[in-house]
Amino acid sequence: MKIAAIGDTHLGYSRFYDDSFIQAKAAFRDADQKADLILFLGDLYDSRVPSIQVLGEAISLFRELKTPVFAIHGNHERRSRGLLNPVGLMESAGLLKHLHMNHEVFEKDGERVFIAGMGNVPDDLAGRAMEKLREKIAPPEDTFSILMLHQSFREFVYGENLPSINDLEPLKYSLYLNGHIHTQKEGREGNFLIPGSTVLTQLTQEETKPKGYLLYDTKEKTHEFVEIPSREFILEELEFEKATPSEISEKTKEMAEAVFRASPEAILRIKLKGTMAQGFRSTDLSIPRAHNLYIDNRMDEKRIKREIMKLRELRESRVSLKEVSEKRLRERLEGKVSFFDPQKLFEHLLEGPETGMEYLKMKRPKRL
Ligand SMILES: [Mn+2]
Repeated sequence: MKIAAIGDTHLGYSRFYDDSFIQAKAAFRDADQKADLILFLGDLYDSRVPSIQVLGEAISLFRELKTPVFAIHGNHERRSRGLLNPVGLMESAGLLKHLHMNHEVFEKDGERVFIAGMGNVPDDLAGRAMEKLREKIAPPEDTFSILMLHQSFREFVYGENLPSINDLEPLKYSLYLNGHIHTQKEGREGNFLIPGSTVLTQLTQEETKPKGYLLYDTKEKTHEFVEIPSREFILEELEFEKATPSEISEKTKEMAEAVFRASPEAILRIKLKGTMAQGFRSTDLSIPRAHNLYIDNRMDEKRIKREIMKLRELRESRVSLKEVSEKRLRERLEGKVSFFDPQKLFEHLLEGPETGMEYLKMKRPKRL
């Protein structure tokens, strides 16, 4: 059996609205031709409450498909308990099967595949949700089984207390398919697969790779990444030394023009690095604007970082200065006075000399 895994189409994504539809359609239509079953791994929509326009276009696409679709919702679609999310809405319309904490057996030409799903849950609840899933659904040992997820895992995403893909071991599925991560990845020796998103979202180095979906062969236990025609994304860097704002904007404009001449449809991000001429700051830059041009102003980053470090050190040294002064005052007064508490005097002095004097007057023995 051939199973397609598509994820993160983010229909209606405002930055690349048209691309979100064009590229999702390309993936679904291609999968419709090649697969017996389509599994959708969450974030079909970019919003938990998509507009009528976005819903309408998605519904038209799903109505075209001949291949059954099983889906989970992603973090972008998650709504409070008891509220219908847009993937659930698609199920209500009879366009797909929403498998959240649920399972289904799909059968074709005598071959059975067991499929379960867990829609996105917040990271801090992921471990508990997986435990619950394990108690609720047990994949049969004699059937090929797939679990659909839409979670962060520490092997791919930096974050504290994220689950590891090795935590999936006790769940005992033959294959894990995960959405949420927008670039194609795999782990657990090929039984944990991520197709990535079909639309550009993060503009990172990783996203310069082509977009697509996965086609899994349950007999061969192999998969291929099927590329879809997607908008080219180019990431460039310009480094300057003691440059003036006009030099920087001139060079940036030149580069953008050259790139767009060669690839008029591309999305271009230029990272600006280096130092600025004496007396100028990165905020003085006037950045050239163009459609599909994204400028990442990192000019003077080192100086800015240095200044932040200095401020931090200063703050820390202030704390230690306070500690040192307090200690010296205590040492100097030790055994010499008994009518006031040096620690308290110091704290009053910190508020100002008057407050310190007030404290002393109050504590002064009457006979003096
Ligand atoms: Mn996503």
